[in-house]
Amino acid sequence: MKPLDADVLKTLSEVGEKFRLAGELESYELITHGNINTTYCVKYKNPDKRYIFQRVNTYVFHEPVEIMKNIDLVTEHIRAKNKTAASVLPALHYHHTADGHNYWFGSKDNFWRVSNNFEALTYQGSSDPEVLRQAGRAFGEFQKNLSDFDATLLHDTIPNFHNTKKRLEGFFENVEKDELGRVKEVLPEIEFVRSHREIAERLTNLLEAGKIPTRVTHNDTKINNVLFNKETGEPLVVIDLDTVMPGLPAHDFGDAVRFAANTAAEDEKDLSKVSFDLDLYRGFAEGFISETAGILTDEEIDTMALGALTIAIELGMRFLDDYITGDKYFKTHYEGHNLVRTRCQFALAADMEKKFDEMNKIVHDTARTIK
Ligand code: GN1
Ligand code: MG
Repeated sequence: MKPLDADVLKTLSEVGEKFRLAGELESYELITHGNINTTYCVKYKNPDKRYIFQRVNTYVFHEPVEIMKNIDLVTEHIRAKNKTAASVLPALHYHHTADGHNYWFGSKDNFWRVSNNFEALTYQGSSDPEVLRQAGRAFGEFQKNLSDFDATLLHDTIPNFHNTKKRLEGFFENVEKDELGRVKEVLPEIEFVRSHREIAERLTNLLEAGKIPTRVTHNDTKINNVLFNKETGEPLVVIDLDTVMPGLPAHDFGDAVRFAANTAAEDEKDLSKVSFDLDLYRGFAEGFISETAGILTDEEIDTMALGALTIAIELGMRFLDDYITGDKYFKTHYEGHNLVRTRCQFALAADMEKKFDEMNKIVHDTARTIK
């Protein structure tokens, strides 16, 4: 195990005091999966208890206080529903400071929050369709739980988050500016975006034409944002609610499968390992649709596979945009990391294109069986 850093310990102790946590801080563990925020699992003794401490990235989230308000509303809504269910499911809960806030804003760039820790199973990926089915249920249920939530209460914390058309416009402006002179290194990747622009814009066009509705969505549906019960393997709770905003269920569905039905990691360098696994995809689709069939319209069901392709292209383009503009948005662990991520997403998108008819058929067959 890595030795504990004295500065980190000092910071975490200060944060713990602000949230009036009982006992003494014993140790911490850095959780390295997120690309934006900095997360620690912190262990206290006398009494023994673990907490999740998170420093929110204020470069990405300009309005962290608004995010915490959104999270409060959403978790309360879900908690009230779970209370009425037969079994009381555990809920995500944020601690409060002496002045009653569910965050502590120490100084600029020092925005902290502390939540309960779940003894749970998490996955960074799985080759078992049953695990994907359970993840699909979790995100589908999340969608269902929020289907009667008043979206106007939510603050749009990252406007146009999955507005692929807007993102493409911004991307091509940055290519034009080429402030760091990196464009010449990535001409094939830029060409990939250009040749996929039409298909990537399709979903936004359908929304703008009023063919599909916006709903309250999670917007960051990676499988590592679901905690599973260690004994039963059933989903416990959906976490990472920073981007809960009005959006499209096809984005939630799509983002989940582009991550979890990829046979490789999101930043795999060896592109021969990258492919889209239809059995995993089917697992997720069955879970997600079983929960949402009563809510989603036929038009929305029609857009699920398109959501996967759209998000793979969009995210690859976002990584590429970050590379061109100096790697300021996503955390990178080595030089060129964003470019590796880009290539992986585009390889995945290319494979999805080959399997697109099959992807659509799986969703339709699933919906028909369930509806
Ligand atoms: C970021 O850090 P994380 O894993 O919660 C990003 C998502 C991307 C994801 C890719 C606010 O999420 O949109 O899909 O990385 N979150 C934000 O791994 O931009
Ligand atoms: Mg996130």
